[in-house]
Amino acid sequence: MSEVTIIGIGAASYVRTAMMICEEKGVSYDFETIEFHSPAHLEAQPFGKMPALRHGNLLLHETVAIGVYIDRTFEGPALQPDSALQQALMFKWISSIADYGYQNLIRDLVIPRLVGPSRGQEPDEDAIKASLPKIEVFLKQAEDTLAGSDYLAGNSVSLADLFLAPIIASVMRTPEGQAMVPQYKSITRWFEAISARPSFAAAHPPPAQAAAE
Ligand SMILES: N[C@@H](CCC(=O)N[C@@H](CS)C(=O)NCC(=O)O)C(=O)O
Repeated sequence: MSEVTIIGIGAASYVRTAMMICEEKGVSYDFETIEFHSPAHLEAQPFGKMPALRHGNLLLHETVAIGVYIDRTFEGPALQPDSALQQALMFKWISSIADYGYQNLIRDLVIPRLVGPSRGQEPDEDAIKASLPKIEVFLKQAEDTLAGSDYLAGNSVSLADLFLAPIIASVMRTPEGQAMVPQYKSITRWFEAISARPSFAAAHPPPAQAAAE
């Protein structure tokens, strides 16, 4: 029997983050697919998002909360730095990803470019074009950080890297991402390193469930 259950609909970015967190910690997990916005979904995640985590009687949502909980509850390599500065950098990056990166890279680019068309929706080319400068701002910030350290919060993998890796992987599936990301040498070096980790391979490609970003 697995130690925890990750609840979601498909292999969306934050679901992959939760999977990578479990993989990095060596925590066994099941993936439970639920019907979107069903009572079971809203019980696990009242805001109708994914993922949620079940551990015994605990149901927990918010990917950062899931990450901190798994990191502190289970044995395995620490995914949060010790120093106050690096801890602050880790949360700075998680917050930046949640508030700006996910919106600009996934909602404004990956979903209209890849997910919408897979459901028969035409992409709004003007809206995609308008999103590119904001994406550049985000990538420039990541590039500056990664020019000074191997990972986002120092020289070891932290939760922040596990948030960003699935997002960059999805962006790299768009023509815009393929044109932009390689221009950032430090992001490229970081992505080569993080995508070579077994945790990344385990979370990508997606499980059999319908893909969603
Ligand atoms: N604050 C939530 C956000 C979760 C979230 O936005 N998940 C996306 C998938 S990566 C989702 O559920 N998308 C479906 C939707 O917005 O309808 C967390 O950190 O877990």
